[in-house]
Amino acid sequence: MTITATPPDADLAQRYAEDGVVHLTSILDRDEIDTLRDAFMAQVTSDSSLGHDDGVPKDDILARYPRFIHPHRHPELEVGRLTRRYMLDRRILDRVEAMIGPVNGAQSMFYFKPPTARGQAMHQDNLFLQSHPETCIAVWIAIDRVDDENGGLQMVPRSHTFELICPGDADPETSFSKQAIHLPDGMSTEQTVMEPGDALFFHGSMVHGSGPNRSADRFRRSLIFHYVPQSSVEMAKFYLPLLSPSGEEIRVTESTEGGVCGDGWVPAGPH
Ligand SMILES: O=C(O)CCC(=O)C(=O)O
Repeated sequence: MTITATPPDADLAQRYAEDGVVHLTSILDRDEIDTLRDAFMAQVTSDSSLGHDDGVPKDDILARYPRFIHPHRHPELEVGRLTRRYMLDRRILDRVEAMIGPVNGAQSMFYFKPPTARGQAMHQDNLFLQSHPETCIAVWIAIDRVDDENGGLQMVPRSHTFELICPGDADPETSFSKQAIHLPDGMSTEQTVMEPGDALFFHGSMVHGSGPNRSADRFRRSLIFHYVPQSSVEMAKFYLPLLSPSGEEIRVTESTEGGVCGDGWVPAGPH
């Protein structure tokens, strides 16, 4: 399987059900992408305290450019207002709803991934979000051109049909995140290539991750949203409250952590 761009007139529900990942081009316009990029760069260079503490050493480039988690919860900041607006943007929600029906927003993230930064080891999102009984969906929007060299997303084709797998340790040379799914024999990853404004929509069981940014001078920035079906009644506490399409805060039952890794297992941070 090759993750090729999906034609705009494709049956999104069918494509998503079959492949678990849908690549749509030009979801956002270039001027919107420029605005997002400039706002997040201004924020991280003036004050990076919105960044998540992934426990990287002080001299790691990711200490200067930490990933932002839940920026939509910061209406006092330009990046917060922009993120919330796009999280509820109809161009995105309409596509998500065409694939899985009505949803609520669960998470926003912005990754800077400057040159030399490590990637994020292979994982499945719903191990962390714990959305039940229906899984989550990710919308991963490229802010820069992304490919193999600057650490674009890699996917295991059709792994959305897998059960959740309990991860082991990640390789700290290539991944800032500490846990990784070790791929069973015979399974390989596929590299995605995207232009600024393109989006990947993918299933909560899809095994995905990214390698280091090996480029000399190309950031690999991305704006990421996670949504959960309105029919899901349980969710990990970290993602509550959810955000409805009309902007209301929604609370569902907190999941009990552990899941496939057993009771007492706690994820080493958000995914
Ligand atoms: O952007 C990356 O490198 C990883 C992001 C990711 O795993 C996700 O959005 O779930």
